Formats: sequence, structure tokens, C-alpha cells
Amino acid sequence: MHAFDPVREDKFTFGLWTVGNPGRDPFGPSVRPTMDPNHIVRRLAELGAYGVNLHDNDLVPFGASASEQSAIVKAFKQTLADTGMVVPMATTNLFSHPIFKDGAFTANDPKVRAFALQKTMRAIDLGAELGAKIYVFWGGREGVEADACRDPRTAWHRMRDAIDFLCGYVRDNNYGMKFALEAKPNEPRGDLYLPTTGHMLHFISTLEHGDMVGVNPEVAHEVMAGLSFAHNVAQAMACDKLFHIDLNGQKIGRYDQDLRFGSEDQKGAFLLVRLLEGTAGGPGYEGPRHFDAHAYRTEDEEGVWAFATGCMRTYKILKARAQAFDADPEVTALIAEQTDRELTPLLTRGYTIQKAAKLKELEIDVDAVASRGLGYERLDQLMVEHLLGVRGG
Ligand code: GCO
Ligand code: MN
Ligand code: MN
Repeated sequence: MHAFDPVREDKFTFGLWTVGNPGRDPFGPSVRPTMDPNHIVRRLAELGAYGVNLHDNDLVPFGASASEQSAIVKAFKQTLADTGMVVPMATTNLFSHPIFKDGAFTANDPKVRAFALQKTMRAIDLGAELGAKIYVFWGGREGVEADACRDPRTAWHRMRDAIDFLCGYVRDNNYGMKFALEAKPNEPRGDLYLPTTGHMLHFISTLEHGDMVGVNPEVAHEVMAGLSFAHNVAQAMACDKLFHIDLNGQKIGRYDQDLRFGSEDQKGAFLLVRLLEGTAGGPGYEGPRHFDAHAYRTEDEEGVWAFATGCMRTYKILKARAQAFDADPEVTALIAEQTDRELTPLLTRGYTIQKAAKLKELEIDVDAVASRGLGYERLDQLMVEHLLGVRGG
């Protein structure tokens, strides 16, 4: 067994829709047969994954009868039991059926909004039955092309009404679930509402039960918006709102590529893993490491499993690189926090009139401070050398 081989304790999860993606795109149909969810679970378990996540319709086809659903769920639970795999997260497909062409919770037609709530309550019941404790909300088609169709403030209020209602539903049923909201700037709509993790964090602060709601940031989505993914994740962690995460790879300025984790922007991926694993200090992330990505359209089923293995291996390799980087004495010396027994207390724990008076009197040698070199060139080069594997074992 090699150090980078995935094991259950690593808590790696995949969506049924990710490895199950048949390679359909706007320019052509499927290139791989649809895989049975039970087969997916068995193969992922063999590869060392911890669990799978699902949309309601990844498991139970849209419009299935109650008896069809119970047969499917029974067989699926048996597969989970046989393999020891879990379902930590569930979600709703509120974007595929044509009824959702103008969105779900924000759609102008109240019948669409009612159907979206009905479908989500049923999907939450399904998630609870499978043991999911995290419920993800990705807006899907909550957005616009013809912006005059609704006041964007109305969309925002409708979204809040829906999430408040569904928090009530989960509480009423004692499901003990938490919600994780996933932002995306565009695609499939021209503009999506609540486009970044930062928008979501603010939105959560306006909810009736904001304590049970956090975020599910996705690498690709923040990179599409031109933002630093690690910074978005860090802000969510700093306020205890990182409830789940969607890992993948993405080139800046493109459509949502859903590439194998770490296959693009290795520096960004390194900084992310370093943060999640807490190798630089501070609390890490305890939840599942979920991959929301899919294999290239060039692949057959073997290629899909190579893709899944690649996601997990790269994560573990980056974790080892981050540990070595943060244990490197030259690195620790360069990033050691400067403290000053007199100044530090003045700069922390808020305002007092005495602190204000002291700060105003302080004599600071502005030129001496300004002319000091910070050594960040050396620091960044050390990071690159660790990343390229020529330093740190
Ligand atoms: C996308 C999204 C989805 C969601 C999924 C779970 O861009 O299509 O990332 O894959 O993550 O619907 O909510
Ligand atoms: Mn996602
Ligand atoms: Mn995505």
C-alpha cells in the first residue's frame, strides 16, 4: 500500500452524477453508457472512497411511482451496507426538467415555486432516509437572460422565503440536517443570482435559521468569477460556515469545466489543501472531501476510474507537499508572525479610549519600516520548489 492510495479515513466522496457523467455536452450526445448507481458505489468503494452524494433523480428517476422508488432505495441501501459506503450529502435536481426553465425557487410562476418546494421536501425525505446530514442547494437555473422579467430584489426575497421554509421543514421533522448553499456566477443562465460564496455568506446572515445554513463552495465556480478560491474558503472557515466543499479543476475565464481535481492551477490547489488540512496552523476542515468533477469526454469507463483515482491521489500528494512545506524551517522563519509586546495588545480586541490615545502618540519610523524587504520572493520560490517535488522529501 502506497502513502497516496486513498482510504476511507481520507473521507473522499463523489457525486453519483460525477463519475456517472456520460460525456454529453452542448455539441454532442453521450459517449459512455449510463452507469447503474449500485455499480458506481461498488467501484468507488474498491478505489478507497468513503461515500457518494446524490440528487434525488440520480437515484430515483423523475416521475417514478412510490413502489418503484421504494424498490430502488431498498437495493441501494443494501449496496451501501455491503460496501460500507455512506451518503453524507444529498441535493435536489431543480434544473433538468423543462418546468424549471425559468428557475425553481425564484421562478415567476407560483406553480413552479410550489413544485420546487414539493420536490425539495420529498428529496430531503429521501436524503434523510439514506442518512445524509448535509443538504446542498445549488441554484441551477435561478437566474436570468432577459433581466427585465423580474426585479432582482424579488428573486432575492423568493430565495430567502424558500430557504426559510425548508429550514422549518427540516427542524419540524428533526432530521438534524444542515444546509450548504453553493454559488455560481453563470451557466446555465446568463447571470445567476447569489453568484459567489461571499454573496451566500451575507444571504445566510439574513435567514431565520441562519445557524443551520452554511456554504458549499466549488473551485470551478469561484475561478470562473476570477476569484481566489482559497480566500473564499478561508472566509467561510473563519466564520464556521464551511459545511461542505466541491473540489474540481478549472481554467480561468471558461465555461464550467469540472476537471479532475488538481489538473489545473496546482498552486491554487496546493493552497486550498494546505488550508483544509490546517498544515499552517489553525483548525482544518473536518467534512467530506467531495469531488464535483467528471472525466474527459474522450474516456471510456476505465478512464472514469482513472479520473476518480487521480482526484484522490492528487489531493493526498498535495497534502503531503503542504505538510513538508509548513515543516520546512526556512519557511517557518519567513512566515513567523512578528509580535511586539507593547503594540500587539493595542491592535487586538477592539477599541478603548486609552488605546486610541496611545496609538495617536506613537512614534513610528515610517522610512525604516517602509524600506524593509519582506522575503516573499524567497518564500514563494520555496513553495514552488516544494510543489515541484525538489525540496522537502
Ligand atoms: C454545476 C454544479 C452542480 C452542483 C450539484 C449539487 O455546476 O452543475 O456544480 O454539480 O454542485 O447540482 O448541488
Ligand atoms: Mn458543484
Ligand atoms: Mn459546478
